Amino acid sequence: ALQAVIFDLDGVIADTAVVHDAAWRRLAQETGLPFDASIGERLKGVDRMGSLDILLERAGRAYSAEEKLALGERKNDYYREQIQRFGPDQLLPGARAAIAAVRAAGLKVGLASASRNAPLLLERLGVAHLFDYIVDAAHIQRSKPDPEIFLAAAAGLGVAPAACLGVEDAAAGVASIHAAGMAAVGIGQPSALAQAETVLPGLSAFRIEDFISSEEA
Ligand code: B16
Ligand code: MG
Repeated sequence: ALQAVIFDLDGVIADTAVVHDAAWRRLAQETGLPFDASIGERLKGVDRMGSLDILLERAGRAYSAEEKLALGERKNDYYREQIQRFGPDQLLPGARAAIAAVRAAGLKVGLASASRNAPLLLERLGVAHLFDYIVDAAHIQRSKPDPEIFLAAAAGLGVAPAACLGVEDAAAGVASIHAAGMAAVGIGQPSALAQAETVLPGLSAFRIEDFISSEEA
């Protein structure tokens, strides 16, 4: 039986996928690295340095560890410039209601975000208090699609992975959810999220009743 729902943050709850994308685009432009929509899609859900490695795949030369660190910090500065100004208006449509409905159904609510900015962002959006457990991205060793982050969220909630539902906007995130032994709801374009059991255009279309089996009702 379903006992918990674990949400991704960027692109599911917060309208930040576009902000991350714009920050990477700016960095790519300034450093003369190629960037297109397919690279943008691959960066979704991948942690900062993992994203940079993807960006540098097409670089004409090798970058030192110091250079990489500086590039990652620069991208993060561009990103934080934007989210400093965020408030509840930057919640995606239906996000607050979906989280509230999960709580009202008596289920636990977790967050599995690869972002080190997640705690700041949740505060700004005014929803931090709605989560029973938030995975600290700084304590995760392996990036999505590795299952570590969703497994850590389930463990923190005290719920078996098989009793959790994961919600993600990134293909890497859906893969992480499946590797953790959970069912996945994809948020976005079906073409980019073909592996998810259910794909919804946004959380406005999320009905927790659809995921609670009828024998228990
Ligand atoms: P930061 P999520 C991910 O968050 C984003 O999708 C991804 O684009 C970003 O690179 C990653 O967080 C790391 O973010 O640089 O803020 O630590 O989708 O897992 O909530
Ligand atoms: Mg995401």
